[in-house]
Amino acid sequence: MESVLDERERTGVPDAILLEDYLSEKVFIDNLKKRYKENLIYTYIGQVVVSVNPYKDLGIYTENHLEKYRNVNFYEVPPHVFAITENAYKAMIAEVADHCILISGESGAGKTEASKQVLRFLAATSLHRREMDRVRDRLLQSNPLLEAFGNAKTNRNDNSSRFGKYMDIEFNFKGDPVGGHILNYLLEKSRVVHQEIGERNFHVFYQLLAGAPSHLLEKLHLERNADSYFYLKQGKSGHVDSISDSGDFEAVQHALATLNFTDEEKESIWGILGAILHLGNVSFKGDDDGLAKVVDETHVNYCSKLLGCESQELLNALTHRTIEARGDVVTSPLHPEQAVYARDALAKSVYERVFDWLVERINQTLHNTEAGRKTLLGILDIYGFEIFDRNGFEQFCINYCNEKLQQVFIELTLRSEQDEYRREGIEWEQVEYFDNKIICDLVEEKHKGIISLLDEECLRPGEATDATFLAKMNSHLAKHKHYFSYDTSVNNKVKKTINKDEFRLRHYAGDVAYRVQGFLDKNNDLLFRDLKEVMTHTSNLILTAVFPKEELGRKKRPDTAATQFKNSLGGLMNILMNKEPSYIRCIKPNDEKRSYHFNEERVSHQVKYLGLMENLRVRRAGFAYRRQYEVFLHRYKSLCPATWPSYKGQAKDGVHSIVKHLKYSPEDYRMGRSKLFIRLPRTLFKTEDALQARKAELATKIKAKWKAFV
Ligand code: AOV
Ligand code: MG
Repeated sequence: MESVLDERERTGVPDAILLEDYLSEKVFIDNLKKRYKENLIYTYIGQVVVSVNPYKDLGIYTENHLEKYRNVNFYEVPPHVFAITENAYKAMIAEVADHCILISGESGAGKTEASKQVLRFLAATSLHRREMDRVRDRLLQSNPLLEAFGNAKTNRNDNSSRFGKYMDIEFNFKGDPVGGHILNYLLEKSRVVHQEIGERNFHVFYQLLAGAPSHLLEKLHLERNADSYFYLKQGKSGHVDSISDSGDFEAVQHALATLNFTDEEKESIWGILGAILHLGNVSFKGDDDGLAKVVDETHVNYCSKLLGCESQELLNALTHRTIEARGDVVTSPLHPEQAVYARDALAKSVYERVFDWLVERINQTLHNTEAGRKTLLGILDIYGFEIFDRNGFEQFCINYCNEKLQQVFIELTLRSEQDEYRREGIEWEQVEYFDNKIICDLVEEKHKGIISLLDEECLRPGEATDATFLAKMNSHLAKHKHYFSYDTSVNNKVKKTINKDEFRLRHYAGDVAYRVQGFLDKNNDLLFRDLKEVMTHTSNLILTAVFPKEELGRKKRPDTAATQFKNSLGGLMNILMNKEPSYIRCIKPNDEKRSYHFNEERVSHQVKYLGLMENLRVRRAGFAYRRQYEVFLHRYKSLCPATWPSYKGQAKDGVHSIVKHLKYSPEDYRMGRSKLFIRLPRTLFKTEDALQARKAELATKIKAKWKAFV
């Protein structure tokens, strides 16, 4: 029979805090690896869950597992995302305070899968009353719908999130989920019109073609074959082995039904998707004067039919541009490449607005109308840090977002924890860590950061280009330790590795070279007025809602794409900082999407930049529990003759008497200025057990007295 020690040797330890040599990264990674080989993908660092993507179904999310992790103590069950979710849920109810679960890790590490399981666990907390079932189903069904429209195959992940998602689940005072709300962040809309080799457009297009009944496709004038559409075939990988598009179409239909979408809304959605596909097949050639002419009007006709606008009007708007300058209205014809630009801008804008509309529509359905006290549990699942062969504006935004999230982690686990020890006067050896604020500042600082410089260039139409933007960054940021470019490198070796049209940022998670091409256009995010105007008077239900007529009259320039994103991330940071966080840190074990393949070098890189070793050191040297003296005294005063039945002294002295009486060993606790710090949860559990025993004892005594009395 296997001994306990042998088993531990085989399966490692469930909490890295238990590792003897906790300073060694090698020991930490060996432990992860041992566990991974045994299909144990979760390991704790205190209350942070580290998850290593298994790339296979391990059968660890069954109904039985949902049951097993309910109403249990965090430390009494093997590590699991369910355990941390239960822990956050219980704390939320007990403390009547909002919590959030933050899921981070690079692209393909398993964030979205984790977030789905967290949601499943929370949704299943409901008592099985009819009303609760409805809320639960709606919460769950928002996922396949948004994934269809917002996820796509990339070269990093077959189901990569191309938008950021923060979802609040609302609970009533009984702890039942009663509603929800979703915030979405910057959708990578350029994917609608362009995909790199090996990548796809958003799933929903392929789902529609593969899964829709023939009569629907006929109505949309679409063919089943995705390769018939320019917007779908540029990546040359329409079919993905791991995905069943027709099966997923069924799932989307089911989700739409659960979320109560009307027939008219559904018709409107499919019509718009069809119109976008036809739009992509509209091509232009130059006439004798070099001006844009549509090659074949069939697709324009289908497109306008599906959107519910005049074909001729759309045709004109695709090939002309009207500019209002000082009261004069001038319409000029476009050249073919300008017309392509206008066409793509229309497709992107329509898709993005429909996506926003979907989120809003789901929010209406999740809106809770029950009165009474509510608490929130939020789940954050964003696009992970990514590096491709070619990186552009989109990767710049995504990676910036990841920098911001790392800031939250640093702020809440490394900085504030250590600050508290200092404040409380607890002897503490500072754990050093890399603070990525310097990179956030490089990107977002007012007047000086990259986004400000980019916005400045966007205010000089006609003069500024992507190249002048690069030159501007070079002159302002040359000395910055995290900024590199061909022109600012003095080191020839470095110079050789950077192209002339790139700038490179040293991110917390690695170096990424960005090509400046497209930065200005994407940041300006312009849809020509002519097309916007056509969109404001279609007969399509959703378009009417998302292209309001008032927008045409607006004179003020809207914020640029990057500035809007920066502001919305600022808002997200505020939301997160005001909640009690729990963390799931996802690790990608290899780049080949292979199961049972643990690439130590790749893991080591992630362990480093995620700051897991620093996290471990702070936890290990630190104290798992802390209580205000007053709170501790109030709860446990009955355990010590010095504080029971009455006590008039200082709370701190009272607590001191209690811990002495309970024989806490000196290693196990520290007395801070205002709080008692307890190193291991075990100590607190024992104290809690003693309290329960004491309560029982007191109850028996009271009963005995009562009996004697009567
Ligand atoms: P991501 O969300 O972190 O990437 P996903 O959650 O989409 O990554 O995971 C990528 C793929 O890994 C999934 O499609 C599954 O095939 C597999 N996988 C992940 N977690 C698990 C798990 N717990 N069990 C089994 N398979 C898993 V991105 O959205 O690209 O940043 O942007
Ligand atoms: Mg994802």
